[in-house]
Amino acid sequence: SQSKSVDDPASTPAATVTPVSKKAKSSNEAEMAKTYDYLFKLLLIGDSGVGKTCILFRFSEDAFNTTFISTIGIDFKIRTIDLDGKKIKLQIWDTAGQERFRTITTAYYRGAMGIMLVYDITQEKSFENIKNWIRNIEENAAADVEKMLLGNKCELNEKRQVTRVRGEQLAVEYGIKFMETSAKASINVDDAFFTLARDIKCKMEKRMEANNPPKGGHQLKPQVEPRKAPSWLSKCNLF
Ligand SMILES: Nc1nc2c(ncn2[C@@H]2O[C@H](COP(=O)(O)OP(=O)(O)OP(=O)(O)O)[C@@H](O)[C@H]2O)c(=O)[nH]1
Ligand SMILES: [Mg+2]
Repeated sequence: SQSKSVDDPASTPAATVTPVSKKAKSSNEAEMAKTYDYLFKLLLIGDSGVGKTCILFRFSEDAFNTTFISTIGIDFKIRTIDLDGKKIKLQIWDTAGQERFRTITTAYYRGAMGIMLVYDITQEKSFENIKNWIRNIEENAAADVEKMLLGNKCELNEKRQVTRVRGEQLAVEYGIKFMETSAKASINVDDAFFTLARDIKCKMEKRMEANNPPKGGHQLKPQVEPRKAPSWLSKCNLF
């Protein structure tokens, strides 16, 4: 289920629907036979050591590793999920938390449709830094990017430095969703990604509806010819 390739962040569109074409230009045969309806690009950010890579490893392989191998630059994994009868391919970018990779990782914000902000409930500092990660998002990501706050390592209750309530309050302050997770004990990891994906899908479908209002019986006749659907829409295999 894993596929890896180099992706140029500059070529990834801002948080928009990624058109899925059956004739997509791709050298990869598997890519040509599209097995999904939507492609969502997600991003994991947060201090080094909070468990971003482990969360993604749990989500993509349902496994866990206790050795800490700090991410160098950026990496990604793929998992396709089913949401209300639609196949959603999640391309999840895992960023390095270390400061020295900030230039590289920041380049990936722009293409993200959803961002997971992760802290470690046993590290107060990683929680305090969430406000700085939020600022990074505000400065570099699309204005309408979906965000979610995760307090990871929640099975380590005896080492806890950040109460669940503080996590909840911070999320309310930013108007985003919050969950405590454990990559190790496999708590809420699937739930978190499914929630973020569902929020993106809902927002996207609302936007598509607004662009294509259903034809009712009592609508006023348009004065001008209705605009043609954008080319990417006609290419989309949903229509
Ligand atoms: N107890 C516990 N340990 C965890 C959990 N998630 C991750 N860890 C451990 O925390 C350490 C750091 O995890 P990583 O996933 O590599 O952290 P990261 O956020 O990717 O760090 P960078 O790549 O440097 O940004 C590793 O030793 C993991 O085993 C968890 O849910 N519970
Ligand atoms: Mg990592």
